[in-house]
Amino acid sequence: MDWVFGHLNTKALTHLGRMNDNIGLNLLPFDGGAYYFKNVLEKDPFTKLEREISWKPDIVKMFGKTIETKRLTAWYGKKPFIYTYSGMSKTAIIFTPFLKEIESQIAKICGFTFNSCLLNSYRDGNEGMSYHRDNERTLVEEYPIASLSFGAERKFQLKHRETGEKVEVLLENNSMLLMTGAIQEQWLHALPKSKKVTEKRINLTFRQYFEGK
Ligand SMILES: O=C(O)CCC(=O)C(=O)O
Repeated sequence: MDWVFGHLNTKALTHLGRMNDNIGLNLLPFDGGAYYFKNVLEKDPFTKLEREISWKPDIVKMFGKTIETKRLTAWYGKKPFIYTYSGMSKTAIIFTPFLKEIESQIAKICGFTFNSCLLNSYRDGNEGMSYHRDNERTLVEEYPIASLSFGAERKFQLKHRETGEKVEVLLENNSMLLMTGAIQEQWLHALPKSKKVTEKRINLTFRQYFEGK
């Protein structure tokens, strides 16, 4: 299922038309959607996010060992949702007014609201994320995920699980990649490391946590 087109409101279409040459272009050839938006927020949130967010290294289990990542991370939500990932669990910090404001701005653009946000902060290109899916059972299945980027430009790679087909997009400062439909089932995504990137980047992935019926 592709959630996007039926849901884009007039404001979103105006925004898309104004900000993007490739209006409504799906970067994926099949099995889900990846829609790229430029110039998403009116004001640069970088410094405020750096200061306000309760950043901590991620703790992940790998090959039976518990590892602390260099990348910093944070988990926020409208409620204290429990996020389980790589065998670890964390409880959401309640959305700050600033995160709520960002969420409502992107909801106006894409037509979807979000009740949670996983944040990542990468000091430079030595930090990245290997191929994975955001398919946790606690998320509403096939609900879009809005991934916002601030700071350094980074490449983002998608790889189809069956065909191995690859799609790459450059995530610019103040951009949003809206991932929709079957993407989390059929495609893996990664943020490759790069020696060329010397600046910091902050990433916000707004998600819809399953709250029950
Ligand atoms: O920083 C990024 O753009 C990647 C983030 C990501 O893959 C994730 O949070 O699942």
